[in-house]
Amino acid sequence: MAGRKGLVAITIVVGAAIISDGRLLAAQRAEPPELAGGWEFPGGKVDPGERDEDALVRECAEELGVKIELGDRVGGDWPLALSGVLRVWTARLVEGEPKALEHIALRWLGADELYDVEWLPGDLPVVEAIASYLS
Ligand code: 9L3
Ligand code: MG
Repeated sequence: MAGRKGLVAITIVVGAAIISDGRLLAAQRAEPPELAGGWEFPGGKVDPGERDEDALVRECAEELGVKIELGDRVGGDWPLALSGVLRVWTARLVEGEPKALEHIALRWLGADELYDVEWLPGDLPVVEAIASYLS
């Protein structure tokens, strides 16, 4: 895991705030057991040498079967447990309808429904930052 002495690997995770018709796509995680059932911005780990933005487009294709186009970066590095950070972009669908290929369920949340799901602790503060994009 950690490499040479004194260096700590930071895991970069990217997430997409996919917005369509004024609603935000939330995805319910299927794994690992300690996160299963929690809701997140779809996305995942950036591969070594991969651009963050490319990783996010790739992850949404893999997880949701859609092509997305990224918009704004939302905030900076949002802390995740276990030495990780979450980087979030707004996104819009350019091809396909999201399917829960790797998640338990998907939900489109309107501005008044943003907190109707149990967001993962790391994602929750980002939701507040997204609210302004839905009005
Ligand atoms: N994670 C947290 N919030 C998110 C995403 C996409 C991921 N919005 C956390 C869950 C995992 C780790 O980051 O611990 C890696 O995510 P993935 O590659 O398993 O999706
Ligand atoms: Mg993922």
